[in-house]
Amino acid sequence: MGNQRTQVAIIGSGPAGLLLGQLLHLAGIDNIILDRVSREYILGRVRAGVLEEGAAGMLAQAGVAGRMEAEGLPHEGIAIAFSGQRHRIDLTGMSGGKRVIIYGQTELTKDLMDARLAAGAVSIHEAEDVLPHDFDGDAPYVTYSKDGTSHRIDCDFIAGCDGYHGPSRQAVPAPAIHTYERVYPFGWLGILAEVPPVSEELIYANHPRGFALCSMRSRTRSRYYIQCAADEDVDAWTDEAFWEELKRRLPAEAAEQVVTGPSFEKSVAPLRSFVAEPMRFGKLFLAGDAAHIVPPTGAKGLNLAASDIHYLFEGLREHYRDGSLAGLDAYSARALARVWQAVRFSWWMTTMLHRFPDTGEFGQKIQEAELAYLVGSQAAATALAENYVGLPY
Ligand code: FAS
Ligand code: PHB
Repeated sequence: MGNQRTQVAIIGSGPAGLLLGQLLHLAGIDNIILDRVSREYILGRVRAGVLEEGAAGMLAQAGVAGRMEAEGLPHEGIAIAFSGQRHRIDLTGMSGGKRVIIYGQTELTKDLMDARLAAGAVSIHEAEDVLPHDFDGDAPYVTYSKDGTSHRIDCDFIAGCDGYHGPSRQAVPAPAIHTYERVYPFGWLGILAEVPPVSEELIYANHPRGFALCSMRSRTRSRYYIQCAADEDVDAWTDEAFWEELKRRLPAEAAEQVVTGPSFEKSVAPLRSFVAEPMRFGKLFLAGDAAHIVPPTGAKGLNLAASDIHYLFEGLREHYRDGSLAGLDAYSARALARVWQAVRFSWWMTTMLHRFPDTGEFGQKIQEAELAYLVGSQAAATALAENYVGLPY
C-alpha cells in the first residue's frame, strides 16, 4: 500500500473539485484531487454554458478568468417564446445591472486543469475504487487503487466533489442523510454544431410539441436542445430530424433564421431535482452535483457548484489561517439556503416551459396563464431576472 498525506483530499476533478483545489493551492493549503477518469474524458463531456457573475468572480479569484474574460460572451437578456411570439426579458435592467457570461463548462474546466498542471499540484486520474473513510473521526483518509496498487491518502478533510454518481454521498450512513428528489418525465436532446446561433441571446421556447432551447458557445458555435423522452435513443435522431423538430418549436420568424449544419456532439440528458441534506458529515463535505442536481432549465447546476465551493473554501481557509471551525460548521446551512433557491427556480422554469404528459388541458392553460403573466408583469419578469443572473452568495 502506497501512503500519502495531504491537508484536503478532493474526490472529483470536475468544476467543483478543480475550483476548490486551485483556491486551496493559492492559499497554501495542500490538496490532492482524485478522479476515476482521465483529463481527456472529462474535457470530452459537454455540459453547462451559462455563468453567473458570482461564478465568474470565483474563476477570477482562482486566477483562471483570463480566457473567459477574452472569449466569454456577456449577455444582458434572454427570450421566452410561446404562442408564436418571443418576448425579451431584460436581465440586466431588472437585476440592478447584472449580466451572465456565456462560457462553456468544458472551457472553464480546461482553464482550471491547465492552472493546476502549471502549479504542479497533484491530480491522480484513472484512480479506481476511490473511497472516503473515517470522516466521522479525527483521522479521515481516502483509499484508491491505480495500476494494480492500493493507495491511502491521510488527510485533515475530504471534499466530496464527485458528482451525482460518486462514492462520497454513498459513503454516508443512511440514517445520517436525507434526500429529496423529483424525476421529470422527459429529458433534453442536445447538439453542438459549428453554425452561428439563431439569435444574439438565448431563446427558451414553450411549445405544444415540447420545450426547445437555443443557446451557444460562441458566435460561430451553437448549442441547441429539444425536450425528448427520458429514455430517448439519441441514435434515432438524424441531424435533419433534429433541425426540423427544433424549427417546429420556435416562432416562425426565429425558425427561418436557424442556420443548420452537421452536429459534432449529440446527447440526451435526464432531468431531475435532487438535494441531499446535510452537506457535511464530520470531516467530509459534499459540494456540487455530489449534493444536488437541478434540471438545466435554469442554468444553475454549474453555478451552484461555484457557490458551494465559495462557502467551503472560506471555511477551510478560516480553519487553517485562524484555527476556527465556524465557517466549516456553517457550511451546510449556508450552502443549502442558496441551493434550495436555485432548486426552486429551476423547478419553476422547468414546470413553466415543458410539456407534461399528465397535466392535460388544465395544465396547458395554467402554463399559458403563467407565461402571459410573466411577459406582462414587471414584477414577474424581475423575479425571473434576479434568479437567472444569480442570487447573492
Ligand atoms: P461533475 O459531475 O462535473 O464532476 C464530478 C467528477 O467526479 C467527474 O469528473 C467524475 O469523473 C468524478 N467521479 C465520479 N465518480 C467517481 C469515483 N467513483 N471516483 C473518483 N471520481 C469520481 N448545468 C448547467 O448549468 N447547464 C447545463 O446545460 C447542464 N447540462 C448538463 C448535462 C449533463 C449530461 C450533466 C450530467 C450535467 C449537466 N449540467 C448542466 C450540470 C453540470 O454542469 C454540473 O452542475 C457540473 O458538472 C457540476 O460540477 P461538479 O459538481 O464538479 O460535478
Ligand atoms: C447551454 O448552453 O448548455 C445551456 C444554456 C442555458 C441553460 C441550459 C444549458 O438553461
